[in-house]
Amino acid sequence: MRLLPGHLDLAAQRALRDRIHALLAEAPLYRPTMPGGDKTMSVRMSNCGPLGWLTDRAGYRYADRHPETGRPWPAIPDALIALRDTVTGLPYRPEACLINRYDAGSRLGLHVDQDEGDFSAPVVSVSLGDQALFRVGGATRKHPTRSLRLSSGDVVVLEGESRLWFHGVDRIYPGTSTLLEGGGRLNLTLRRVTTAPSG
Ligand code: MD3
Ligand code: FE
Repeated sequence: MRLLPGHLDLAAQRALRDRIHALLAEAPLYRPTMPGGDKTMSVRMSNCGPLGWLTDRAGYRYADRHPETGRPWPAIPDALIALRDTVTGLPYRPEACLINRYDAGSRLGLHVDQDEGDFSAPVVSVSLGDQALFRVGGATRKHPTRSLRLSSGDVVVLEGESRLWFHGVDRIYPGTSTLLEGGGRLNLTLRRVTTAPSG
């Protein structure tokens, strides 16, 4: 796992924030339901790209449409495609960008991202807005964990073994950024979903 602190400067963070806000007007944030349908998540979500990750009572999966509007997800902004190329050195396009929106009390339990068909492709994460206490462990739930604060503009690259490590977000630190109106945090994760073409 590679942490690139402050990879995006303030101008880049503002430009990306504005792109994401425009995109969320097309594909509104929704509150996902956990498999089984008994619980909802405290993180709201949306996606851009040909595919988007979602969860509802039927389970976790990738789908080509927004679960509430029924419309295809909007395109991934060029700046995010370029960022991914820069930080991974790999040319193939990400297929999904999951947008997580955290409010002051939101958290994300320890989990592994394993709904993709290709674990060899890195996942790239971009943080915007309030700081988050991020926790990362190892290949099993029992593995000791480390905690680190992610700040606005930080980029994390999950590659190699770390691609399948347990991770989650324990808490948000309200009032630590003025980037987002009303506070809170956005996290964007760029993902390859189907098998990457060789070369
Ligand atoms: C480590 N998002 O969307 S981003 C997720 O801050 C997710 O919203 C968190 O976990 C967030 O699935 C963490 C950093 C991250 C993303 C994917 C990973 C860390 C990861 C995949 C493997 C290991
Ligand atoms: Fe994850």
